Amino acid sequence: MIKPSFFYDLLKEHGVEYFTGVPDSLLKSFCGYISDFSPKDNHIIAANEGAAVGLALGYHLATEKLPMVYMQNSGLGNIVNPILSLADSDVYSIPMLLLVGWRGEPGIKDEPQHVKQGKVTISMLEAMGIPYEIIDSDEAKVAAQIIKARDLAVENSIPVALVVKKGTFDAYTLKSSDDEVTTYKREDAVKRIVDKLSSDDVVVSTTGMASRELFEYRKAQGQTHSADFLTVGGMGHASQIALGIAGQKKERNVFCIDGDGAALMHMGSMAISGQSGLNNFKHIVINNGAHDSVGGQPTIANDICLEMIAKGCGYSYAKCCNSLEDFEQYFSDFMKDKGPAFLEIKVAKGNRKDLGRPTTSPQENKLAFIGNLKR
Ligand SMILES: Cc1ncc(C[n+]2csc(CCOP(=O)(O)OP(=O)(O)O)c2C)c(N)n1
Repeated sequence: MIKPSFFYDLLKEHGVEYFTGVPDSLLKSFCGYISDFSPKDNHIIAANEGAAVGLALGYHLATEKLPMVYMQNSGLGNIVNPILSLADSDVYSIPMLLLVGWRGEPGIKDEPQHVKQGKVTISMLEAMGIPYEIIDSDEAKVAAQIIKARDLAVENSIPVALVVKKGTFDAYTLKSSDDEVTTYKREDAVKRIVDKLSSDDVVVSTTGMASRELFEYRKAQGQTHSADFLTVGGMGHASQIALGIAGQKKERNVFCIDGDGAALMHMGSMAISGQSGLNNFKHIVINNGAHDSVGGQPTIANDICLEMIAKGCGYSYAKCCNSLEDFEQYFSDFMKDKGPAFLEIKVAKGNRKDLGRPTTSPQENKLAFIGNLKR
């Protein structure tokens, strides 16, 4: 296995000292290491992977150096446009290294949302004309791969990918952590929300552990899963799935249980939601200030005011709950409001170690959910 410190030093030694991207579970020890050790200006956790390509491109224009963009392979979709229409050698020809975590690698068991992406990861890189190296987990071999990728990127002025299989990196635990504003965790908030729902309400939950916690709580309460659409992939799009439903099912309340990282990833959608005029659209962002599901790397969500952003986007109700007591206090006004309504719930990072995964398939969930909406 490769020690994150070894990999980081190796990259620096070969001229790579700017890092940006969106964290991934396979890269979590490396992402954690750069969060702790890279100078602040040289490491930016981006809103989404496409934005990270933008940052890397800007860095190169300003320095002529070689940046690295890291991502889960599910982020490849987000980079296709800025890579093909900007960084590619047919356009501006910008060198960068892409560090891609290979979830769903064929032959390795993984969750349904990773299966297709895992199968097409290499062919997507090939289709985009991006040369790649699959990183060896032997430290003795990885230096040569980095040199090869760097030379290819620099000499041809192109993006080159380093693909990372499961188990490549040795463990590293993120040190830096902001002061927690509360002791409640995301799961406490999920439970509190579910406890408030009426039997006609439906939920669209975000990517990562929030959906797993929702699934488990329904089970623990002896409820079915038919009121829940789990956005297991497509991070950042849960709110628009909920909005799409809300516009067609005006007699049903549609809740989006969002994450701060996911809400930031495609924050433009908040403007569309805010302008929808839909009073059955209920958007709740559970903000733990982190990409908790993939290692707890920080987001900037505790440094901005989502309540003001929601108001500015036109949500007719927006409040920030600093505690679950605030949530109890604001909930009835949130429900009574006559327009799109928004609540942020601040929680601490962290999850139960024995948290399970959905035991029903995405297509079973979809059919049950459609059945529920037809009622
Ligand atoms: C496009 C894309 N990039 C990255 C990921 C990997 N990923 C899964 S969950 C997650 C973190 C989500 O953070 P947040 O929305 O704040 O929720 P939390 O995990 O903190 O509950 C990430 C980065 C992904 N699924 N899709």
